[in-house]
Amino acid sequence: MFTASLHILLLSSILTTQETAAMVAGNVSGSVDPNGFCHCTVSYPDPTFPVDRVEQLEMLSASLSATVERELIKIQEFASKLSIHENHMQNLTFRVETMENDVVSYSELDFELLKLEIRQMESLTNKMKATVADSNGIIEQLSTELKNMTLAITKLEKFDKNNVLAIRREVVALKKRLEKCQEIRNQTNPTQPPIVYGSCNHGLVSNISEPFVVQLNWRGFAYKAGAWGRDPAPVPPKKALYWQAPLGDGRYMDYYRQYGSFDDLLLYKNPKDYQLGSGHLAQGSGMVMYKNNLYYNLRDSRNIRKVDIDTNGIVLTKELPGAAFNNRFSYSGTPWQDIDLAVDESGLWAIYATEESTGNIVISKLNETTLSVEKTWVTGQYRPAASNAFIVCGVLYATKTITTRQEEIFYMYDTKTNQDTKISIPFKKVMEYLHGVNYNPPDHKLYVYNDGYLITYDLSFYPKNTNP
Ligand SMILES: *[C@@H]1O[C@H](CO)[C@@H](O)[C@H](O)[C@H]1NC(C)=O
Ligand SMILES: *[C@@H]1O[C@H](CO)[C@@H](O)[C@H](O)[C@H]1NC(C)=O
Ligand SMILES: *[C@@H]1O[C@H](CO)[C@@H](O)[C@H](O)[C@H]1NC(C)=O
Ligand SMILES: *[C@@H]1O[C@H](CO)[C@@H](O)[C@H](O)[C@H]1NC(C)=O
Ligand SMILES: *[C@@H]1O[C@H](CO)[C@@H](O)[C@H](O)[C@H]1NC(C)=O
Ligand SMILES: CC(=O)N[C@H]1CO[C@H](CO)[C@@H](O)[C@@H]1O
Repeated sequence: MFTASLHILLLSSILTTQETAAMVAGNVSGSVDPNGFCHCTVSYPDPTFPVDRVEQLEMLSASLSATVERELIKIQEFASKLSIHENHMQNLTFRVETMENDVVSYSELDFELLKLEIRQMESLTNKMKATVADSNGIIEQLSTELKNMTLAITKLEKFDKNNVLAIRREVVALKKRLEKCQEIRNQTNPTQPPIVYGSCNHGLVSNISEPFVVQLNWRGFAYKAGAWGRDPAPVPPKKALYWQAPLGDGRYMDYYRQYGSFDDLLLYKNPKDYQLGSGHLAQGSGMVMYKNNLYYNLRDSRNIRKVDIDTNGIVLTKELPGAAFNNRFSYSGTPWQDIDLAVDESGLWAIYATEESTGNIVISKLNETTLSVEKTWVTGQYRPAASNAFIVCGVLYATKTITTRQEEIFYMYDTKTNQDTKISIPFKKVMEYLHGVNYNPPDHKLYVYNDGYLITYDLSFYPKNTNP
């Protein structure tokens, strides 16, 4: 290709100026054929231009791009294997956790099956090792971790239940590594821009993961209603803030608990417990923690209460105008949650209903400083027909129950366009009722209180401007 264009270049310069051509080309002889076409033979005497080497380079570059293509295909294979891997990990994690939470079936657990699955993952890892250049050593590490996990499970068979915690730590570490692998995969796949956490630089919710069971709430099985979550904007020096708010009798919350890290939560380490006084109890599972404050519906009222979680002191109490309360329009299966507070990328919201809305969901954006309503939207969805709701980037998503183990995001309302849409994103749950459902923008997770169990889901989004 290069030589051809070189010829054309020379020819054109010859045809435009004879003299220049003579200087450049050195010697030109031409003839005219019977049809009147000119034919020139050009001999190019300058031996310093490395035409041969250019040709070689060109060939080398062609073979290089073939290699790059082959590598890309490998990366794609790597990606699909990784997702299989990740599913296995989630399954495994889920089962190890169930094992820990469920004291009864613990002794009957089929360790052999767990070991078999770990072996399968090991063989998958080995295959990955053979096909993918492991420049980061991640696969090697995964493989070591898997071996360690096998050892830990073998030990677990012999010793007491506390060892389950050791496995759990392994599982969490493994999961982090898989996420890292995925990150690398995201970087090597430029066709799909990565979705930036904590931003709204993406489309609508596209899917929801399998549930990840974290643990039973700290007060036990009896506390079936409640909420938990993670402060999306912990105030420094706090690096992280996880909270739990079980409801005493399915209605009121008197104690809440904080942990400074996810590891502490997993290991029940360094908890901080606070008690609300009897005149200050929270009602329903609609509470949230945001920027070091707890927001909740004050018992027997349409008031929203803001509490500083370092001092447990009241910051502010404010009526939510018109809001129905005391189980008038709570969600189905989740009583007393008439006023559901939510946090998205832009701050604090309330999801409730009024007599005026005839029980349909009303959404209000709240000023977190004054708790006053900045703007209100009335949707077309009857609130007691939904099982729960959350807000992402100004879009309300409502869930409903399909079966005791299946739930569905079935409705959305976009406050930017005032449009509502029926959708269908089914997902699994471990127990029957979802009580608190809190979205956390920085990690794109839902923190769900599922009949006393603390579980999380990962939300996935359509890329920007590619909604269905
Ligand atoms: C885990 O995998 C096993 C079989 O591989 C399957 O029977 C089980 O339902 C899975 N569990 C979950 C929670 O996906
Ligand atoms: C695996 O276990 C060994 C000994 O128990 C430990 O020295 C090693 O650091 C562990 N490897 C990883 C990657 O955790
Ligand atoms: C990688 O990108 C996908 C979407 O393409 C996203 O769901 C996933 O969370 C990303 N993973 C990481 C670790 O960034
Ligand atoms: C949605 O997520 C579920 C659970 O992880 C998965 O089984 C399903 O394949 C996903 N659906 C799509 C369209 O990605
Ligand atoms: C919230 O209210 C405070 C006090 O009136 C005001 O300074 C602040 O700008 C308000 N925030 C928003 C987002 O309007
Ligand atoms: C100007 C010049 O060098 N002319 C030469 C071109 O080549 C022919 C034959 O190859 C010579 O006869 C000319 O002297």
